[in-house]
Amino acid sequence: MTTFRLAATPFEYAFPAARTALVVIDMQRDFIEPGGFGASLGNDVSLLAPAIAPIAALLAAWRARAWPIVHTREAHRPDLADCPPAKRLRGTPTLRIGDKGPMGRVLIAGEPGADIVPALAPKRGEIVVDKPGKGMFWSTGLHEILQARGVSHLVFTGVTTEVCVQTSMREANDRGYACLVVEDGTESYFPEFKAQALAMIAAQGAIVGWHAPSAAILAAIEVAGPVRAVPA
Ligand code: TIU
Repeated sequence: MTTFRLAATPFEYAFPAARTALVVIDMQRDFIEPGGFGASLGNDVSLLAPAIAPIAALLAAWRARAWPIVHTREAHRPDLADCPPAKRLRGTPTLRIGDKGPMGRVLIAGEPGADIVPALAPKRGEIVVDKPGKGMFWSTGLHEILQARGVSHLVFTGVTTEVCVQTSMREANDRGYACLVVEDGTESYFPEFKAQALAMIAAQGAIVGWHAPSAAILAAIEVAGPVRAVPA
């Protein structure tokens, strides 16, 4: 199996073709558009939009090669049975999880706000996981799905860097996946938190994982050979 190599922080990241999943965390209207959960917490949601184009480019590259793709959504059951009161009642948002807002009920599966933004909509055959927590493994069964497909490496994108992306990456690192986060494929409502999260992840000899720009990943794939779709 081909192994791809790229210059990353803090040192080279090598990943095997077909066993590396692209992970797109929570690129939902509720975080990226006005009127959703992110805005209800008092955030400037326009700060997240720059991640869309790099993620779209990586999705195209992964799709062209039929490599595994995971999309997550932070979304709860309509009856809120999977939303602990400690989460729902936290703070003083203008809208709480489950309340009706301009994009339907906030962070509820099936509502317009819980949808992934159209530019990054999942395609048939891609793994889509609704998660009740910030991390993608808690109460989702995703580890078993990835193990069944032989996935060993994860390339992370999505929002927000220091909340759901970092939590998911830490969970993944503890489960034995070699993880890289894409610098321009992730954003935060707090740019300084994004910078610090990236620094924390790569410190101490990649204690949680690596980070690199999307261009380095795309270049590594293209230098290694032409696009060749392989069976999933
Ligand atoms: N508030 C915030 O920064 N993030 C979240 O609540 N969820 C995700 O990061 N997806």
